[in-house]
Amino acid sequence: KATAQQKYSADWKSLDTRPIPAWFNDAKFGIFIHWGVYSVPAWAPVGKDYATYAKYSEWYWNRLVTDSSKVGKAFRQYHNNAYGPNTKYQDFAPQFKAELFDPQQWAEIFKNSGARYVVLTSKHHDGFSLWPSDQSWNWNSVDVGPHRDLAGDLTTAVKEKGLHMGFYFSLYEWFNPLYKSDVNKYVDEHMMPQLKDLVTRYKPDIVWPDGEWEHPSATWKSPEFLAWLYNESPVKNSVVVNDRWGKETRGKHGDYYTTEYDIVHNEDATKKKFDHPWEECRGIGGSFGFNRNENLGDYETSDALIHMLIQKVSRGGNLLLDIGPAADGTIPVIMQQRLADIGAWLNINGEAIFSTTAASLTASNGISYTQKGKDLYVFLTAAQAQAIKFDLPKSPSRVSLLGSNKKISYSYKGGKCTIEGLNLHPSLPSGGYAWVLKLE
Ligand code: FUL
Repeated sequence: KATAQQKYSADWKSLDTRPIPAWFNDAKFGIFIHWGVYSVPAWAPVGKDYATYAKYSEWYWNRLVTDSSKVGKAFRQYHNNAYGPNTKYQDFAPQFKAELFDPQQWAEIFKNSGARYVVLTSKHHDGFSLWPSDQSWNWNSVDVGPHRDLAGDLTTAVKEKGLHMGFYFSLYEWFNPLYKSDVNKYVDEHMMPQLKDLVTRYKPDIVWPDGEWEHPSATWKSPEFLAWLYNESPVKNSVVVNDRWGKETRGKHGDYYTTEYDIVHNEDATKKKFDHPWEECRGIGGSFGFNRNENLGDYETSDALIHMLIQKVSRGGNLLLDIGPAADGTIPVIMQQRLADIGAWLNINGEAIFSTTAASLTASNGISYTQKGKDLYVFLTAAQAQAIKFDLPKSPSRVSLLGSNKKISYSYKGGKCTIEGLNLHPSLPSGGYAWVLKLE
């Protein structure tokens, strides 16, 4: 029913006028979680011979049954060896037990990483929901496996820590018979009530749809859903959504745009300059779901991850860094360690990240910038012993190194600011990942 408060109509022209709630651009860093039945086999091929998408362990079921390429072959070979060809993907569900899942501990880890938001796979393309969804036909974490409302329990813990909670939600389901036979009926009777149920139950601040590419947004009724979400839902003032609402919407509609391992639809996204909020998502290694086939060399170092965060934020984006918990509910220790390192660095340097905007100065030679009001932050990703020099419209009145009271000598001449050899040392409190100069 129409009320005076309703501002948005169910079309992109109207929906695109909605200003994004400010918290999202300020938050900069979030934790993505891919967790589900695929966390049981937790396997995908690794290495340079495989393309980005081939290394996603959460695609296990699909690769097993529908992929005739070398990627599918690799999955099948692993599967037949480890479990035998008669084992079905569905047989893994009872082994997804989450017996060690401690939502408070997870939330603590996320909080200490410095992240400001969390996005959990409420339902991936396999259709298995992590909450007791009426539409899931018993293919959910309460009826099978953990016998627990994983989404609900995590939401409570994450919100208690003062972080924003969000949900990934796959619009399509690979093997749902209704999706295959009658997509309109699937949308009306299955997908839409399920998505609204998720929003009304847990009141997430992010709705992160995916699996949209087989149909236009009109088929998914995405505009109708968004009009409801923005006008009437319990999170209408705080919620933000991404751009994955139909095969024509990426990079065009939604509160923010997404890149994934630096690509958008096979295009190199690092070359793009977005004049719209955006977020890069990726795993610490090459997969979103846990991949037991990965080794230390397949994981990014803390250095590389912190540099990545700096790069995205200096270009006006957010980083949604993914972890893949194990089927037993533990977060692999190497992932915990990476998050702890990022948190330690943000503890000192967070003022140069949170609530900043991209500076107009262009990054070069390992130096990048953000700004906040009149202050400029200069990021150095290598221990610069030499003096550094960059264009600056006017002389700063003070230059300091975050986390230290080291005196910084600088000069300003002919539109260029020179900072003397810094002798940055890894023993400085910033830990050696990256140093930040603040120019006031
Ligand atoms: C992709 C999905 O197909 C992947 O499995 C993953 O969830 C990623 C974030 O989005 O499009």
